Amino acid sequence: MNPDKTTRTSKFLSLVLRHQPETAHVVLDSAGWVSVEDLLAGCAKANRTISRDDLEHIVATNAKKRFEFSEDGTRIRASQGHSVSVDLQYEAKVPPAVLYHGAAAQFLESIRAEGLQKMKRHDVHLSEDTKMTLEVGARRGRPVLLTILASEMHQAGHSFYLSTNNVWLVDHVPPQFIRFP
Ligand code: HQG
Repeated sequence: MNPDKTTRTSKFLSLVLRHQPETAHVVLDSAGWVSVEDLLAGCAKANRTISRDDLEHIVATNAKKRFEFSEDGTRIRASQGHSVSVDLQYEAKVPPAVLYHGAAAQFLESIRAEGLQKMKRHDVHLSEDTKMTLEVGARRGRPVLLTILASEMHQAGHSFYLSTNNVWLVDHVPPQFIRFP
């Protein structure tokens, strides 16, 4: 598969496995899984034919490891990033002392007032990787690195979950746990 097709197919899979499964005529189970066979058949029906080999290539090489196979390889899901209702069944975990969020400058006033909200997604996404975090912020404007006092927040009773692809997920970050540059 050429790199263009890999990117296009990966974006289509994000759409299907996170946001609009009906686009590929599939239904996700409560934990976000769909059978690989049904997914490939559904993609073909939607005129986006993908081979099993292509799918394996995308899962293995995707830079952010967005997708995962079940242990027996018969099912696939997105590891995080959903807007559809799913329970990914990650166990709550103790976070590191600080985590980061890449925001865009024009939203800082609102973030100072109400903290970080999950907006259209299931969770607020936090990371240990400052470089990647700044790239995320830069999608929407001038990127600003916010430091999240994760340990303090955890001690105050907030639950943290770590996705298979190393994204920390929380429900909300109140403003008192955010340090602005
Ligand atoms: C902002 C990428 C105003 C927040 C990345 C963000 C990530 C507020 C946007 C994943 C706000 C939501 C998620 C408030 C939060 N007022 N703006 N109170 N609270 N925001 O895309 O974290 O490529 O849902 O700063 O790697 O940007 O999709 O979240 O700008 O993991 O795999 O509201 O997307 O991964 O945007 O990015 P998003 P995000 P993928």
